[in-house]
Amino acid sequence: MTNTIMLAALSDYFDLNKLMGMLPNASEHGKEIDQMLNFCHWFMLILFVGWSSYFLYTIFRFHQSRHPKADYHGVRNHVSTHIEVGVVVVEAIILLGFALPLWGKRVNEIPQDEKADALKIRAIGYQFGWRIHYAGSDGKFGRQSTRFIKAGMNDLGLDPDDEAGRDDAVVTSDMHLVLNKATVVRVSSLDVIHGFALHEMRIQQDATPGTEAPQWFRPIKKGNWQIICAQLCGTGHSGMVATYSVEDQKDFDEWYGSQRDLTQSKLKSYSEEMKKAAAQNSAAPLHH
Ligand SMILES: [Cu+2]
Repeated sequence: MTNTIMLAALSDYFDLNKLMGMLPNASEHGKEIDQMLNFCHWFMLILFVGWSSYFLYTIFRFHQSRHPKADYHGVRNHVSTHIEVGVVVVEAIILLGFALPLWGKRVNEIPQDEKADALKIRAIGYQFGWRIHYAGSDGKFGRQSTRFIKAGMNDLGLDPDDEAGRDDAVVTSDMHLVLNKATVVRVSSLDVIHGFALHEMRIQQDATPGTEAPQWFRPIKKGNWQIICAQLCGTGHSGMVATYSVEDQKDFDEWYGSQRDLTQSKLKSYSEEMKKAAAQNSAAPLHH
């Protein structure tokens, strides 16, 4: 806690993040991340100036005209060693004292309860976009299987017979969030490794096929921004544009209702098509 206060005092003094064009924060935990980053930026600036000055100093100090013959003993004091150790210590403090605990809060304190008042989302990367799967009001994602996948109708392979999927919605490259509501995103991928980054939410997670990486955050500002793919994932990477917005519960509910109905009607026609195909398949060989 004292660390946080110390950093707050330091970062309010002069904000290097802003100077370097970092996007404004719009999430509850973002301030802590920004303080840490600001501290890192200051530290790196000091290192940069320090090393550069030392480099210039040695160029002049040990120029050939002043030292025609090399000194085989070199430096005899231990100042450089002490500085090196100091740098390592500060870096260890940043990593172990700030970065890891902050990351831990995002991935260890996830509202797990199905009844928890949190928006539950899965973000699935593919070449080249994001499918966003909402669990709906029951907080449960519908069961999925690769055998149910059908492009355009059932992109995520939802089981049409699973009750848990009745209030789910699947949308493409457009994510809506609710203001001040805890949001849990489970990130994965259908093909290669993508990176799910919401800069304004100070959230970033690699999307790896075959795994689901959950994390949570709380949006505290309304707005319209971009979901960035943070891994070079193929030739269409730069075009992997997706948007997200934070809105009031009322606006969200309205939007969600229409998306859920669209998903469910697609799922219904998919289910009917499947049943028809199954009937034809089983009828053919049995026909007398
Ligand atoms: Cu990508």
